[in-house]
Amino acid sequence: MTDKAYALFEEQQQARGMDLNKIKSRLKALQIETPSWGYGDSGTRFKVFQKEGVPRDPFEKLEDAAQVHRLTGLCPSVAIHIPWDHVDDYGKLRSHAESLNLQIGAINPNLFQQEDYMLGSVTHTDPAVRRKATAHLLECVDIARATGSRDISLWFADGTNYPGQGSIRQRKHWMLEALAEMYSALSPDMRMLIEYKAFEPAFYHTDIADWGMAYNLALKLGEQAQVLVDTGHHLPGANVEHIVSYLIDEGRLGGFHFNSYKYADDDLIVGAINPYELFLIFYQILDAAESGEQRLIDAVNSIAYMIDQSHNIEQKIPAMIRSVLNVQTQYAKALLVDHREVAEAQQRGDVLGAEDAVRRAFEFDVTPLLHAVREEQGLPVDPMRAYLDDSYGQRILVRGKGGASW
Ligand code: PSV
Ligand code: MN
Ligand code: MN
Repeated sequence: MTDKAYALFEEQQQARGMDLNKIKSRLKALQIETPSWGYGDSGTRFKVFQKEGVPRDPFEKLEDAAQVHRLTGLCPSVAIHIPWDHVDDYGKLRSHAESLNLQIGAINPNLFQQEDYMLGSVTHTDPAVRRKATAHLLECVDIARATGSRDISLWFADGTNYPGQGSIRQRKHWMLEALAEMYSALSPDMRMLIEYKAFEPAFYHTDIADWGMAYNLALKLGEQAQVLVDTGHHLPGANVEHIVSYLIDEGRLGGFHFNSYKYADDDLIVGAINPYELFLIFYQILDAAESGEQRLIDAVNSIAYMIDQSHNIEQKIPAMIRSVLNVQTQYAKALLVDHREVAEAQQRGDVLGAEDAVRRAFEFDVTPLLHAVREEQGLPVDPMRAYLDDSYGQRILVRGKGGASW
């Protein structure tokens, strides 16, 4: 059945001139980092529901992440969050990851959960609070060295709730000051990824509210500073794929935090709400990769794809499997765009032809392609089914309730 479906798919795509070997090798190279916090208990400000079998410590979070990688072949690294994932010996955490065929990925500092930070962390009016916050950023650089991580992802809850609450300009300067101190502590192969968010938890102004502010900081800091696009952090109606394309062209797209939202950032499963947006993001990335320009190819190759979700009511491991499979599916569809056909339509001013050439790729069923790729990689053709049929989900129930949480 699979063979027949793939034969038909192959025939259909070869007739369009698609190079299936190239498409397959790109699919096999896709890597998506999963976040340690997506395996623990997390939720909304209304309630954190406790699930049975949730990891009790960072070591067990890695063990769950290893299952996702084992079944999908897509997730060789795991982002950690400090101090949620604090351990006395980060070398030991790194070795544990390696023993599970994983690597520790991006380090995420936490500057939003202490009383001291109520009015800001690196932008607080009190120099002692700013120092404490900057010291934590420097600590995270040291942790990245110990874990062998290239990236440090920076998200700040800093902002204000009311007009006049803080000096927006002064806070802008303090933000740059802290980031500059951290930047100078980076090793040459490290990157700082600057995340932005339109609002929440601050509801009047956020110190890094959009990609332009993050980009401006990155430009001032240097080439190791890059912008992190969290797909859930935009105001409704934002054209995220435009932002993506712009940042790639500027050589400043460091990576993604993938998730979905319907009304505002809620860390829902990526691809669950607007798969076409995700497809169009990949279309822009692949358009740059296909340009033949080395600087764009390099920019695309250094993009870190990461999931950033807080599963609230879902079972954690299956939710993560669903998430990475959704990303893989939209990537596969975007690989079916015929860029030459689009370019020719653009050249002729054929608006409908160009739109059709892009959308048609989205409308193909890529299931036979993904099954064939997984078979070639020795992976289960249906990783979700394989997880549900496996005993791992049952075995971890001995951990009981009340595992690691926010
Ligand atoms: C808060 O919005 C947030 O979801 C940001 O996206 C961060 O990346 C994440 O938490 C982890 O700190
Ligand atoms: Mn994020
Ligand atoms: Mn977020």
